[in-house]
Amino acid sequence: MTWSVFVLCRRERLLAFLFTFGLLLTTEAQGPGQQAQQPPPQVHKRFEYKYSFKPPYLAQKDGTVPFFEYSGNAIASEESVRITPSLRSQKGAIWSKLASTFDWWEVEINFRVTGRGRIGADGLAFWFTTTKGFEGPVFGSSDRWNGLGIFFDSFDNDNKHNNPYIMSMINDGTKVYDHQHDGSTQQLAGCLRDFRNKPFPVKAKIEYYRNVLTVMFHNGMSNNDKDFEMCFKVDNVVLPKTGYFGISAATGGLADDHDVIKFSTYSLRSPEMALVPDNANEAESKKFELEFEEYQKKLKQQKDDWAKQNPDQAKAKTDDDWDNWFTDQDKELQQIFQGQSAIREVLTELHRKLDDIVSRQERSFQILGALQAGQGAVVPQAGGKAPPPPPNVPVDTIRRDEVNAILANQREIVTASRDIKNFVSDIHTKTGQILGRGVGSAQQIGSGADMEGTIKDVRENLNIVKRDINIAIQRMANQAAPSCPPVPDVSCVSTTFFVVLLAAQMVVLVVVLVFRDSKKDQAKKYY
Ligand SMILES: [Ca+2]
Ligand SMILES: [Ca+2]
Repeated sequence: MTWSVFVLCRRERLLAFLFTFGLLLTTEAQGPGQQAQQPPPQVHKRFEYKYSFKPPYLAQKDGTVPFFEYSGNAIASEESVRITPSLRSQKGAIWSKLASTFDWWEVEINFRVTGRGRIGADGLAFWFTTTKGFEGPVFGSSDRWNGLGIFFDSFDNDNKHNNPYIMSMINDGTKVYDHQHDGSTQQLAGCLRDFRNKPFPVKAKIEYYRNVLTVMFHNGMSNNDKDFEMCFKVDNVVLPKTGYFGISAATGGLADDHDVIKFSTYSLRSPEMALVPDNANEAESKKFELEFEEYQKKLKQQKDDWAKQNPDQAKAKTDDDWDNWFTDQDKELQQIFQGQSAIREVLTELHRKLDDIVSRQERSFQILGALQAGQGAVVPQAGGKAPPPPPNVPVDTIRRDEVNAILANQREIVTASRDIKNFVSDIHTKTGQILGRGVGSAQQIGSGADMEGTIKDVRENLNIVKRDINIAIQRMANQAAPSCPPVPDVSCVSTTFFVVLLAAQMVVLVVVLVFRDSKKDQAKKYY
């Protein structure tokens, strides 16, 4: 039984492999363009610049961030907003000036939390609340908020060795955040992730769409946008219809730099909602968009002009920046790290492809199972899985006697092959011997055998001749003794004539033999 299963498995595997290989070839032939032909996203996503900030020119000359306001120890530069510097007991925050005007949204935050110590504090918070927070005890912002808070909590207050931690908490304005226990009993959902001191900025994607709150996290170990991981997803979440977006941070006895590099907000619309035009908003949006672009152009122009007028200073500035920030060792490490990241990306891609192959193989097994169950008509649905074979269907397996027959055949084939092998090796050995002895010696052997045969022939011939002579002599003697009847006058061969004839025959024979030998000697010279 085990045998038949084994044989069947092997046959199936081979078929599955061929099938999979075919499928793979088809996919590869279709190229990446085909992969891009995924179903269009159901969610319409629009960048909301009035709720976003990003470099370059994140802050204006006067230090303000367009459409945002910051307070406390926060400082904005062209490249990022430092919510808190790595000094003790700092608090800072940045809030959108306008309340949101869309039901569903997605916010992507790129930030860095960096500190010298193995442990840092306190952490960074993302807010979506009905009113803007003010300076307070919850990661730099006020308590009893109304809306959503997502905390990147660096410090382990409850000593459960579960920080840095990402947690979300919804408040209706009544709850007080339980700092001493890291809000463990108050959290909506969370995940254990390290976001401190990463080579690249860490990223968090917070999506609120149709009352589902999803937080994706990118650990900053690569610069690849594909490396987002699920932190949590919660259904039936009800947040305020409109609210302000904000980021705050705080330090305590221990202190980290909390830098936000990018804050991108997108409004999300369902396909039906996307069809409803909002003319007023569109017109206003376009106006602001144009203004913003013009402003950015003007700023860039000014900067370029300054760089042209003071080329040395501009160059020195960039060089200084680079040299100040990184030592040679750092740069080397960074290069190594980038190389490793590239390797990791390749490995991730390979892993993905392997997963793909495994899933295809599983699908192939299912199809084969269905086919073997006599459901030849089953064709896999495009993109879907083939239906699994119904239970209790007899499966066509190889019987024991068939297996025995196959085995016997195989044994015969093996024996025959062995014989052929022996034969071939025999020929090989002989050929080797012949080659070893050389062609001339082989000729000699042949020639010797020929000579022997010829001498034998000659001897036989001579014997015949001798016998004939004896017979003739006997006849002659017999004829001489009795009185012969009178012989008619017939001309008989005389004895002398006969002997001469015999001698002549011998001479001819010898001449022929000598001639043949001389021909052979001539032929030998050609080798
Ligand atoms: Ca904490
Ligand atoms: Ca903790």
